[in-house]
Amino acid sequence: ISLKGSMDSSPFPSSFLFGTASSSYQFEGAFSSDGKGPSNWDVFTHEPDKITDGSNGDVADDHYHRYLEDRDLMDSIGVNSYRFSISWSRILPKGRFGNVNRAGIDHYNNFINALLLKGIQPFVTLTHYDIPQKLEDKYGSWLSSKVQEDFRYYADTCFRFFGDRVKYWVTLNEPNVVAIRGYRSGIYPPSHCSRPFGNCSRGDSEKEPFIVAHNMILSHAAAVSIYRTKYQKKQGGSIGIVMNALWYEPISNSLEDKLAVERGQSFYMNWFLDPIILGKYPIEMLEILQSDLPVFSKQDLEMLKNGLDFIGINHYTSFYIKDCMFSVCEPGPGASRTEGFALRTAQKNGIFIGEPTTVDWLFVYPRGMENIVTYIKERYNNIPMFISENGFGEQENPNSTMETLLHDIKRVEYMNSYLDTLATAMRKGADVRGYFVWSLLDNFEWTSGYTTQFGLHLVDYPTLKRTPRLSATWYKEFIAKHNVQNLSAPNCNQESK
Ligand code: PNW
Repeated sequence: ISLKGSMDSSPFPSSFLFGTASSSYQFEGAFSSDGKGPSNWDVFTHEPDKITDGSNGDVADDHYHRYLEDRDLMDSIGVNSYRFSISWSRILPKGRFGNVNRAGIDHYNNFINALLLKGIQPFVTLTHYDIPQKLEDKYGSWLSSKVQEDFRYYADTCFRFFGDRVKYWVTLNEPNVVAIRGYRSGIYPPSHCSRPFGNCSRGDSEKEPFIVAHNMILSHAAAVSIYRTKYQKKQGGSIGIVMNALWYEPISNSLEDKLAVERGQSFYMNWFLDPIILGKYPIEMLEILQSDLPVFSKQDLEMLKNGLDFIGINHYTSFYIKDCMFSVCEPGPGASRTEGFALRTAQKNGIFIGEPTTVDWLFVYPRGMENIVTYIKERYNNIPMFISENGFGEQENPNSTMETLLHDIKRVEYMNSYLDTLATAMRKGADVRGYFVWSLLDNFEWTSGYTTQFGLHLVDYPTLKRTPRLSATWYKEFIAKHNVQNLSAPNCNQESK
């Protein structure tokens, strides 16, 4: 296949990380094996009517048992890094109120060692949506400031056991999505919301997202602070956070719509990045929310100074934004006060921002990648960035054949075009250090269960057999063409005399 927009001189340095991404709950299975405690997602998916196809992550890709086979799939693609998350309740089944689960430690040690043997750098997230259910039951998890102490303890445990070999740490995956979907719309655990945002039995959609976010920001800061003081010097790694990042285009050239775009970013991504990097909430949030926004104490501000070493960006799609502050909008996503009066819509005059896909929120708008990277570069002084997720999903379709399932030309075109605009941003100076495709395998896609597929490999769930798609071959060739370094080569620097 030939695709336009191929790059003549590679902007990707040889140290660039090319990898794939995953998460514990979506991949591992083995939900109650070897001493693992229940997570919030285990409990949630076992309730009726939460997941489209009634499925759960009890088995998922059975990656917990098949990690060596999966490591070999990565090796055959030629990635030099792998992003995965640790299951908090596999390490600490009861949070800090119980013991460390030795079998969990052994599992991740074995996996990390297996990756390094093939020169694949582990890029490790401490929590990707899943937390021990115990913390939910005991004090309401992210709603309580007590969670900061639990997260610090958990992070400390992971740095202690794995930090000699893990050089890239992510504290939280998409805390903005957790705050919004867990506590505003209520579609993720712990299913908190209130009307008109949703119909849950508990919660307050106007207030809780901001309390939760505040505790997440301070939990991040607590983990970074323990890493800086106890581990970083000796272990030599770096630590950051991963945000879900959407690109927004104003729906018109009016000043009002342009200001709404800024509010949209502030109420979604800058909500977390500003306090962590700039030491305060975005001005738009302070102005609109006033006393509904929690306040950082002097001590909090001191801890926030630990900041981060890099920003992880999960970017998939873009939306138009319409102002709802200076003009009246119909109710809709983003339109309300606590969302910043910035209505999100995929269409302008009946035309989509980018090609729609079979996934309802995913529109192909490659320029969004260049634009969001450039926006973050400018707002945060070109701090190192990783594209920690980017990928293409397809909704299950009864008419598809094995042939059409494997010949995923649209996924290839998507990745090629987004990498092309990423390269443009890098040529213009953006300090991007790596790119991770979501995902290595088809997996449990949260409330869509197994009906949405993001994998470079197809997974046949009855047998759990993995089969590479065209996109796996394409990614292999892309990586080979950009001759990135294999970072493993155990001992390569010890034999130099
Ligand atoms: C990410 N959006 O979530 C998650 O980190 C993954 O676990 C998930 O499987 C993947 O994307 C694919 O859905 C997203 O608003 C959350 O555009 C929100 C958005 C996109 C992805």
